[in-house]
Amino acid sequence: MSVVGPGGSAPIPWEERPADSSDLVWRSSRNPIIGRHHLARSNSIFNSAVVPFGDGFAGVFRVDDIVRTMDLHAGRSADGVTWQLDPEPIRFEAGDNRVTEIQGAFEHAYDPRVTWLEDRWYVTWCNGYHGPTVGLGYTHDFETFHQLDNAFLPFNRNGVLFPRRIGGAYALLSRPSDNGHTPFGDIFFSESPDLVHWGRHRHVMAPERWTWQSTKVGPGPTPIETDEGWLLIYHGVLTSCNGFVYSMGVALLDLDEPWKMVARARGYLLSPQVPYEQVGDVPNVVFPCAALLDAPTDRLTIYYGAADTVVCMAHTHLSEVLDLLRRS
Ligand code: BMA
Repeated sequence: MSVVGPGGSAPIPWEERPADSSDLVWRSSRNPIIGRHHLARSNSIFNSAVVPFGDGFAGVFRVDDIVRTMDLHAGRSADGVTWQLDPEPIRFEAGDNRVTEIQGAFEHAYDPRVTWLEDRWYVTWCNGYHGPTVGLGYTHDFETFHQLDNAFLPFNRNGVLFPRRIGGAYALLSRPSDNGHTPFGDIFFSESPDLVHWGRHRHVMAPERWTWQSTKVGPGPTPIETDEGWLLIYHGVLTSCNGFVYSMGVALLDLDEPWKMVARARGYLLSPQVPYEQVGDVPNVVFPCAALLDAPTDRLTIYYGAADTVVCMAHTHLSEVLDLLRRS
């Protein structure tokens, strides 16, 4: 089993399962760890990606400001819980002249994921270019960021890179969408020789009727490589009479051909059931964007946005999640 990223030396944030809980995934008692007014001009901070970095942690955060512009901010933390976020959004340097064309048409940037791949941290996000599509960039230090071309035509969201090449190619999950709030959505796999040209698109998974994931599904954190397959934590959505309800689920994808699903848990891992997930700018949203694994201790900490307003954490054991998938 490989650990995602080069690994920081700091222990990942962790709390034991509460004595009175038998839940597979349990919430941090410190939630929300980042409040909506963490920055002077922030309206909300949520759906953000965190990685081990140096002797602590770094991340890319979705900040919606008081204009309600959605943009990405870099952040650093000694312990993964208390964060210092840059007050100004990331200004990506253009990887080449063609990238300045898409930067000139900037609409918004949101829902980042961060993936250690070969020799650097890649950032993927929902990039507005005549509608939402998948933006791609990288950094070595979380100070200077470089932007590559968009991976896809609009409309697409939730681009999530695999942390290594598969069959020689870079690999990406995404969810094709529409220009609005998208009342549908399946997860697809794509590959690329150079991180610019993407193709060989394959269907991975669809919503399941009459369940918590009946409207749409989208990939969450960077897939985690295990001996049994790629562990994919994802979001699934149902439509209630009050609108969308976003929950967190888990599936296992084939290591060599990740468009083939090995297993999928039928129940959700976490659904909006506490006030900070049920009440906010968008009620009833649990939206995972990052996961930290400490393989020697079996600890898995998941970062998720709650109610499109705040950043939260939840904990589980990888072995228990794999057990669940074996039984599914
Ligand atoms: C999606 C994105 C997410 C958000 C979700 C729920 O379309 O905007 O950032 O969490 O809707 O509102």
